Amino acid sequence: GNFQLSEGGEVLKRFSEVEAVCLQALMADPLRPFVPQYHGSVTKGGESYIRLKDLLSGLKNPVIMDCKMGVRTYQEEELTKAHTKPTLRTDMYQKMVKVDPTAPTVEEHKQRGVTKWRYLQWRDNTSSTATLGFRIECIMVRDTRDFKKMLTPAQVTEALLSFTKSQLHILVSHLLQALDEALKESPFFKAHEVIGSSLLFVHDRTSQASIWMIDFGKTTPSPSSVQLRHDVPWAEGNREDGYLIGLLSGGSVCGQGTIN
Ligand code: 4IP
Ligand code: MN
Repeated sequence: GNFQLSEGGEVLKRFSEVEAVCLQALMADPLRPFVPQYHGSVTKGGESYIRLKDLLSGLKNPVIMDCKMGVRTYQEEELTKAHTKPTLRTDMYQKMVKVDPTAPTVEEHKQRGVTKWRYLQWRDNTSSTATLGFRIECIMVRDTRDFKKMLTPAQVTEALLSFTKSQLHILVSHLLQALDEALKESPFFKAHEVIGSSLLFVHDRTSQASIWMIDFGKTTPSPSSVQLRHDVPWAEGNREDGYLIGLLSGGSVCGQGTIN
């Protein structure tokens, strides 16, 4: 789960050692321009937090989209655990039933629980994750403008364009291209299995748009014997995350298809 508070241009996020180690490494990687600035950690009221630059500070009416990347969102360890010492999660069973009462098997209904792996795999298979290599987690629009006072054609045109976002897909595809190039240069990306990480798209209805890589709580160094490609399907044991499959299909969904 995500627990965050915003404070003085910074976001405090619940501390995770795995994520902190990734952020530290990313600050010295070609991917750095695509990662929120990391300011180390801080303890407050007995809780530890990761300090990150607030990506939305200074933006009055931002539009934000969170895309979770990759063809799976669970770690291989989760699958191993489900086979060897399964822990049943009632909360995940309930989330599943709420979306589709027919999704759990007869046995899962009886137990009123599913393993975390089962739940996450079901989420991946019932969203575009497994097929396209990414899924939209959310789109948030903050709009504080006063529509009642929009009078001139220019104002109305601007509002309409901001609704259809017609010019922005071009910008986004340029950014995806730049990210794609940085990923190819990145020692971090070569050496890590990137699971459950998101791309955050942010724009402010102007020509300013940006893409950020966030959420590294399940991003771990790949075993030294394994060279990850990120653009091939996952099979148990190969550790592949399908990150580039998602980037490629996202790029073509954007209508440009310029990622290669
Ligand atoms: C959530 O399911 C997300 O998959 C979380 O991932 C995951 O956290 C949660 O597992 C799981 O319950 P829904 O989005 O369908 O509610 P994220 O934090 O990337 O959104 P982690 O990171 O732990 O896999 P639990 O075990 O935290 O409940
Ligand atoms: Mn996330």
